[in-house]
Amino acid sequence: MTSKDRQLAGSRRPFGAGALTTDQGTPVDDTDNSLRAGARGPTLLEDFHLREKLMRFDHERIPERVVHARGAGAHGYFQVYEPLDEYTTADFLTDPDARTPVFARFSTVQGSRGSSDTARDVRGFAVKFYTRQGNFDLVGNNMPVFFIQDGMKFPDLVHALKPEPHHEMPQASSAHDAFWDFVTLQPETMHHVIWLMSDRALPRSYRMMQGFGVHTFRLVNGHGRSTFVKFHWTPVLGTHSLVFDEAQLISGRDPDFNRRDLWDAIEAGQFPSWELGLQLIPEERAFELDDIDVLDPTKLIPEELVPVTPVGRLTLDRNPDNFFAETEQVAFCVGNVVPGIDFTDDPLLQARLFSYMDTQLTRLGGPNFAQLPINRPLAPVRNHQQDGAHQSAVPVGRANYHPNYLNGTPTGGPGFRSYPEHVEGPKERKRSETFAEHYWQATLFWNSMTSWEQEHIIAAYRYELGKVALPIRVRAVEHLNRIDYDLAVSVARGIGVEEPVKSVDNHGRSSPALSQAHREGVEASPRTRRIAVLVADGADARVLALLRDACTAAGASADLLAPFDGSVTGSDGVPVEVTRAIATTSSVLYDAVVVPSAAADLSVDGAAVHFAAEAYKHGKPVAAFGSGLGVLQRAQIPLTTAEADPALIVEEEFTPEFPQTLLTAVAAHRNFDRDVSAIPA
Ligand code: HDE
Repeated sequence: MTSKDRQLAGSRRPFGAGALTTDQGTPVDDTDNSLRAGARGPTLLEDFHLREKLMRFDHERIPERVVHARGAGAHGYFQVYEPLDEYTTADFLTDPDARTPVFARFSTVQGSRGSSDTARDVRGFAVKFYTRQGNFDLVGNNMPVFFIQDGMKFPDLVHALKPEPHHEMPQASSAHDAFWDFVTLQPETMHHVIWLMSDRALPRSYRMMQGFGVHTFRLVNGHGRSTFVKFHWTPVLGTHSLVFDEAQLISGRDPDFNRRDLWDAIEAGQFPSWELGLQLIPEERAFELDDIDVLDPTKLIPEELVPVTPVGRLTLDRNPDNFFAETEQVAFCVGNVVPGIDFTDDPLLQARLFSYMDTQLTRLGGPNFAQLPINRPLAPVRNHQQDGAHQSAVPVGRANYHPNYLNGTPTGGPGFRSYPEHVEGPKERKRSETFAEHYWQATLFWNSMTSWEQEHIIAAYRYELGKVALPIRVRAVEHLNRIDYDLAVSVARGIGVEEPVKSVDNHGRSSPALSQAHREGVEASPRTRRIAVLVADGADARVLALLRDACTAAGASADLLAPFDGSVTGSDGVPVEVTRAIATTSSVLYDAVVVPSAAADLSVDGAAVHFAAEAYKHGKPVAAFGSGLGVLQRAQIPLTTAEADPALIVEEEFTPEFPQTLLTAVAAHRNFDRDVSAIPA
């Protein structure tokens, strides 16, 4: 239990037994019938219980976040490995014994609160650290760059991305005219757009995505020396994605897919964890970085130029007690920093410093949002701010001003002091020339992808652009031609646009760390993966038990799915309980599928065959033995390719090695090198 948990405990009001009361604490004897003049007569205005109940209901909603409306949160803690005094005075980064409580919220950007988790979208990755020196909010995304360079363009970007204003469509999708119209007229977006078209926009799990602070921040040490810093979160379980077709199907099958996954993992004690890494750049080196301006948020700093130093670990170990009170009301403000962490002149960051505090006024209804339990710092709050809607503290004393001698004046101590950066310049609305190049890093990203990642990117561009007006498609292809000619040609072919003439040569540089196939330093593990076992009457219960035990021992889980819920009859005549009927679930909700041998022929069950075909199509491990092979054959899975496909496991019969071979394939996530174009799923 962290100190924040203890603080929150004071705000808990359990549901449960005991006398039902009004908000005033008055006991209520009947909450099912309103007060009427006669059983069939009119309802009386004097019914204070009815009025209060409806009034409270009528006002349950607050405005959803204007972006990042849909999310999931969790409590946890952060601990730094070694003191970072050399760089910062921030207490939580200098004391390895400090377990700093945190609340993290992950989100999609485009969709409304009720939309689906698996839309192609950027994901928010926001962490509030309740440090002993006040709250520090690291409000990042799962992609290291942003669409625009200046906060002035944010309303334009978001208007274009969100559903179009006349009919409020499409929901949770960038595949529409307005978005592509805007981005093709604003070339600085091109780098982030290619990330959005990549698998990064489809995380398999919030627990399996990276996070980035995006902007360059500043760390300041005890001697007042400043170091530029970029924040990175690296998931211990590796970075993994869905494929787009799967993500779209999940939107229907389980729109809460990512939220549920986070919740279930924490409930099961499989606490998600990320390593915090820093790219540290001495100020004097800032201009030696391949012409990258560290103040430009559309650029990343390749890890090959400045390595990411691991400095600490974040662990999420407790689900919220109440979604609204915590996940909905948490107010992240980019301006919440602590001594030792400071801002830079990145114009996007500067605009955010205003926006996050401002938006809470509308969303949370007034200036006292920092008093809400989830937002309250652990550090004592002492100042003369007062009044306003929803003041929930009772300030005591006469002197509500500074300085005073009546109550005693809060003293200025070794508190936050802005880094005394020297600035001068004419007032002007102007972009720096060092921000002018927009394609080089998009090319770098493209070059760093494996061939399957490139295929997914091409398919995503084709899908999105295939839904927009022809002149916008043409413009998009012109931009792609400046990123990579082959990319532009492949996309053009898919969307009925004339192939462009080559305009620039690809610079040929790459940054291996940008690929999700780059797994250096990440332990491949099947932990928390979900395996579907399709069972039928006559399955060998002993074999099923061996398989399930092996999965559980490896930290994965195996569900037994059958044509009907209840049980199947094992080969020994004893019923084997199934987890659920195939009809109530789908292959897209699992990481792998196994079809064991059984007396009953599952290959005549279309749902089972489709299940296997679809899993195979999505690159998942597919395994079968004995009569289970018949299901794979009916699914038109080319069994002869098994030798070259580590994720296609076919055996004549169950062997003791079978579970381990399966789990190794699950740990590797997918085999996206398969040719699945002919699979009818
Ligand atoms: Fe945000 N952003 N943003 N953003 N953002 C919000 O704040 C904004 C940007 C990010 O789980 C809003 O409380 C502006 C970059 C996350 O509660 C709002 C600009 C990055 C979240 C807002 C940006 C982000 C938000 C909406 C350009 C990645 C969800 C509700 C100048 C580094 C936080 C709210 C949560 C939320 C404004 C750009 C990440 C309106 C003006 C870049 C993760 O204040």
